[in-house]
Amino acid sequence: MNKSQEHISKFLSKILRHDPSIIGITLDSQGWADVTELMIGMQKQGKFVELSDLEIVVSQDSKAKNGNPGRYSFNDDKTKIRANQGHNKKLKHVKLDYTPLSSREVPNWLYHGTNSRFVEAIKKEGLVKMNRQHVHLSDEIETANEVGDRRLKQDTETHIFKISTIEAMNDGVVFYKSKNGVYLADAIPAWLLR
Ligand code: HQG
Repeated sequence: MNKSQEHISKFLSKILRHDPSIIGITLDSQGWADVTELMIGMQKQGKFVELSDLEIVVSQDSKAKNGNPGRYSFNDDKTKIRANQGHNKKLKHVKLDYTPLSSREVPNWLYHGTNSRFVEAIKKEGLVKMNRQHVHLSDEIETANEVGDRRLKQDTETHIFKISTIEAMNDGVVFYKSKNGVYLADAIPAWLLR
């Protein structure tokens, strides 16, 4: 992916997860944007984007691994595009139909990487969604570390919380998995965090 396409990917995250109105478009209830409308809207903001750029941004996304897609997906005929997860809670009408996972479909442990400066609050309140529609969790410590490292500042470190999914499901927590392999939940109560 070249620099310009990396820039397009960041812009797409803003549009498809947070605020499509910045380019004058709307998303449907499944988070889909019309590809033609999106390209015209981006063009109006001075970003000239071709379908081939979007194809590269979708297929070469850095979060695509283990055969899963990355941050974005097209529909079958590439007339629509959406973010696979990470939507802002302000996009109230957008609710991707994630299927609740059965106990056999969740790994035994899930991980959440955060910054040491949030640890005290999280130990009190549990993990909450903040600006997103879900709390994000990973089945790999390495990925949780990368997520936490985004928030590193001087004199802080990444902290990993570990969740036993059996304990959590017994407590009524419902887990979902996005198409790109991110585990999601509405909240994780403090007592379940290790
Ligand atoms: C923290 C990126 C205080 C939470 C990543 C996190 C991920 C609390 C921040 C995806 C809290 C929310 C999501 C509480 C949670 N008190 N702080 N009670 N509960 N927090 O960005 O998990 O690259 O919404 O620990 O890779 O960091 O954009 O969530 O630090 O997959 O595709 O509040 O975003 O993906 O931050 O990241 P976020 P996240 P992309």
